[in-house]
Amino acid sequence: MIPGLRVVTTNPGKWAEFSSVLQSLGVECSWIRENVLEIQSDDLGEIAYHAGLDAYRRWGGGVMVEDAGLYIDALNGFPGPYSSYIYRTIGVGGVLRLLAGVDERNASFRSAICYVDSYGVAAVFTGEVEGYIAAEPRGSGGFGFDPIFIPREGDGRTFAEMTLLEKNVYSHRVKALKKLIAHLGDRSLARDI
Ligand code: ITT
Repeated sequence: MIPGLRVVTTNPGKWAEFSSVLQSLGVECSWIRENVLEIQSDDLGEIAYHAGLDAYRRWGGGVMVEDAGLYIDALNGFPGPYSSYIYRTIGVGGVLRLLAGVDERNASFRSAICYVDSYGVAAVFTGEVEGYIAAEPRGSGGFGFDPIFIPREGDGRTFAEMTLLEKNVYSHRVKALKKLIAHLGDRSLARDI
């Protein structure tokens, strides 16, 4: 049995994606809609790790947090760990303006999830999806930069043109979450032996 998870995020879009996968796997989950410590670093995993320890200090074991970002090749990986700030300041339109006239549109979304167990042991799991930045925003689903991100392995639609379940097939977030689930599954199997 995988223990219940408490997901700490202020972002309702992230919670919707996490909870849809966890519920489909029969894993109990609940939402803690609070901010956690966000250190300054170029490394999503390091940001998530410190956020996870902060969440553990405040709410105890069985918590998970995520740090995620959009990495645009032509901008040397910008906005990356600064994605949340860039979304709130210049937004989707501002990012498209930075890429005006730029043919190289390769980009990726990355996710780092930190899970902290009841002993205070933290583990980080990462996921990535490669794709392209669209010429203009399309679609009304999802959140954040979804209207301008086209996954490479998709059918040309942006994430915002997909249903939540379709986005889950490709998503960086779900790839990281599946690694966490495998880790938790292995541990409870090991305990049963
Ligand atoms: P929490 O820290 O409270 O979880 P947040 O939205 O601030 O919420 P992040 O610090 O991880 O989360 O910021 C990631 C930003 O990157 C997010 O606000 C979006 O703008 C963008 N982003 C990450 N994953 C995304 C996705 O699946 N779709 C669209 N945009 C995404």
